[in-house]
Amino acid sequence: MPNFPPNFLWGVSTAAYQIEGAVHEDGRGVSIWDTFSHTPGRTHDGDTGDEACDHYHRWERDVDLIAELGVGAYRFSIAWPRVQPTGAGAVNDKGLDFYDRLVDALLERGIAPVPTLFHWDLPQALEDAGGWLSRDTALRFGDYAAVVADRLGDRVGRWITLNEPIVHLAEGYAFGRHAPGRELMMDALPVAHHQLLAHGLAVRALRERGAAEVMITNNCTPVWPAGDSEDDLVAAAVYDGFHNRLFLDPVLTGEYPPFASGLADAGIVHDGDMDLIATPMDALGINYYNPTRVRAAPDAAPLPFEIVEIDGVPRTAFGWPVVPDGLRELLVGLRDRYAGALPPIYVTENGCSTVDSPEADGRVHDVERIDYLDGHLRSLHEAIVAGVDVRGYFVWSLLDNFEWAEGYSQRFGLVRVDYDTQRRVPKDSFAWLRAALAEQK
Ligand code: IFM
Repeated sequence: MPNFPPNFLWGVSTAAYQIEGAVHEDGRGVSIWDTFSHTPGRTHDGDTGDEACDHYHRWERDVDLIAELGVGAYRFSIAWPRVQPTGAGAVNDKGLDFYDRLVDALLERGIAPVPTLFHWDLPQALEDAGGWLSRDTALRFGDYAAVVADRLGDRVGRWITLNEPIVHLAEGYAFGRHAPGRELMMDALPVAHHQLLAHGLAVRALRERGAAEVMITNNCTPVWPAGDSEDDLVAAAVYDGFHNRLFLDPVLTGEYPPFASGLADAGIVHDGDMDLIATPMDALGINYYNPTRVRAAPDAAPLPFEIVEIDGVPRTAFGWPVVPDGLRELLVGLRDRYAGALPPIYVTENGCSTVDSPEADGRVHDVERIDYLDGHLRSLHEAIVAGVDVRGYFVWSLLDNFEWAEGYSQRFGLVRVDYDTQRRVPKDSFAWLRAALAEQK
């Protein structure tokens, strides 16, 4: 692996509902993912996050694993329903205590905690009141951010407000494949504005409490037109607007991309909102998995674009195309598009699911993951050499975990989790990454 700049931050990422389990413990409220995963037919094999990796009880062992890996940072998410069971008002101290202990344990081992305040597990009570279609959810999020920062802000310097709001909007509110399972198609657009408003309010709350570095994490993809017809070029531009620009333009430029400008006419955007949303951030989190090839859809189709396969490249167990150079292309493209408005970048997620076949001794030779990480890190290094200001890289994920609608069928971890015994087995990719990091000068 090439040498990265001094002080480059290496980390691993997880999210609360995907690993914690203990959904009924210590006063945690119900989240939309509890409801969704317990609804028949919603997840692979009816899997739920009820137990997941049991991280709520095994967190010390998991922190030891992070230390053994030799990374300097751990990105985890805070479960809003643990902190405020109904998403508003009364604070559940026991929920905050959990993250308090986690932060202390990380710091004792020299690992910087990087909490994400929202990784899709909205309190069900807020969803019942309209969820992200309601402006009030954004205001509640600002309050919640303040509560968490009041408790952890003396030890946490780097914060992420939202994780992949485009995925939450698209999968949760437009197509219904994720919680809360709404199928509103383009009528889901107000969800974008309310998540962005929530981000702005959280940036302000965190800053007022002394946060050193605040960012949003967006899922981004290079968009490739399937052909060079005018229709395909337009379809690619529309998809780029939806997937990439909807959550980047407002935070970096204070404006929506053209296709979403109707939000203002619809009365969703209030005076002052765009200024709040565009409050300068200290950094930007980017999650990269693969590029997307797009062509024009037939006239009567519900959406103006269609996603088509990328041929001739390897695929992950999920079927996602493996295109390491897409990471360089994405980062250079963002730098060119946003120029002086782009803050330093952290790649806050990158990784792949593999079909793991443990040996008799439990060892997992996940060669595909090693190749994936090696290729993407080389590509990332090229982006840095090309002048993109990237400050860190986080692998998704530390542990195999609950992969949302796919349940436990997709394994993304550097560490295998045996869900029957909760035994953790570091895979070959864990040893590879540890050795590669040890060689960094
Ligand atoms: O597991 C997810 C994560 O929660 C958000 N980013 C993508 C990952 C893989 O699908």
